[in-house]
Amino acid sequence: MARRWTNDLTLSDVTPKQAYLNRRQLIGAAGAMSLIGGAAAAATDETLEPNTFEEITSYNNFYEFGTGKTDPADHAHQLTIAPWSIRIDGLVDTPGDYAADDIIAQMDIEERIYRLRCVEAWSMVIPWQGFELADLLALAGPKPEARFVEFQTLLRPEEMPGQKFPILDWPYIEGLRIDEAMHPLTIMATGIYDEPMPKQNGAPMRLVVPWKYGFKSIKSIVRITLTDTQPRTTWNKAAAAEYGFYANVNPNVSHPRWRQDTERRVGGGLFSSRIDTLMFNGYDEVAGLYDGMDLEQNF
Ligand SMILES: Nc1nc2c(c(=O)[nH]1)N[C@H]1C(S)=C(S)[C@@H](COP(=O)(O)O)O[C@H]1N2
Ligand SMILES: [Mo]
Repeated sequence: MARRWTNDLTLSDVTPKQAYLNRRQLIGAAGAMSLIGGAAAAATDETLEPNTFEEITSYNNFYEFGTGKTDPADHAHQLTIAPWSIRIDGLVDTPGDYAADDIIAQMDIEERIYRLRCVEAWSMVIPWQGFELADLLALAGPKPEARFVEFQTLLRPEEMPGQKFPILDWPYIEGLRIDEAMHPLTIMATGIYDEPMPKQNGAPMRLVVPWKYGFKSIKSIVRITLTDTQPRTTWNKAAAAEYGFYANVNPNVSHPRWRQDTERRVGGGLFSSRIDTLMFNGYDEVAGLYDGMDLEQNF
């Protein structure tokens, strides 16, 4: 039962499967078509063209492996990901350790092509495989009092060299309001380009919340806790004035170091100029979650 959403594209909408390895060529072709087709076509092509597997797996943020963009690709091979389980606890009917393989076997794996907008003002388009977080939470049965969901990454300094340094308060923690967590755009991603999730991208399973800055999309999750209080999240603890709990992509709220009204699409090919950043990263269907909230105060 594959569900499709207006705002995401399947890979087959964008490109034939055999062309994965010919991305460069394809970008070239799209560029040429855009030159003929005019500005509208150029903007569309630029927005929808997925990044290459190489780009998605070689330019990463995963501070557990170091702060450089190539550190995750260089070091994440050290991480052992089997066996892997996720503890789901807190305000749920059936708390426990859920084996990653069992979870994946029970889920309806779909493809979602989403834009990923990092707070550092770069972006990519990534063809994820995954399932809706709501379906995983349903396995554990959230109690009516659950108002927030807290996520935790693995703590294992022997395999994650960045965790030997106090760069952040380890383990990495993120959180969502329960309605954000239940929204159909919110997924647990298990792969990219039909490959199992690369370690540098958060194997075996990571959150993807496409309307929020990338740091909300926590990698290599080992624990999910349903709570009635707003989680204390890692980046918010590190610098509350810079990284809010909500962290919705918002071109009207700038960051002290990065302007947020435009972004650089990684590997932009022929059209590598900055592109406009859209409210909610273009996922307008989530706007109703924030009715009545001042999103400049609650950044
Ligand atoms: N555990 C953990 N999750 C993390 C991060 C991290 O450092 N540690 N970085 C975040 C940031 S800042 C971004 S932009 C995205 C990057 O995801 P990608 O490397 O798969 O593109 O992962 C997010 N998830
Ligand atoms: Mo980020």
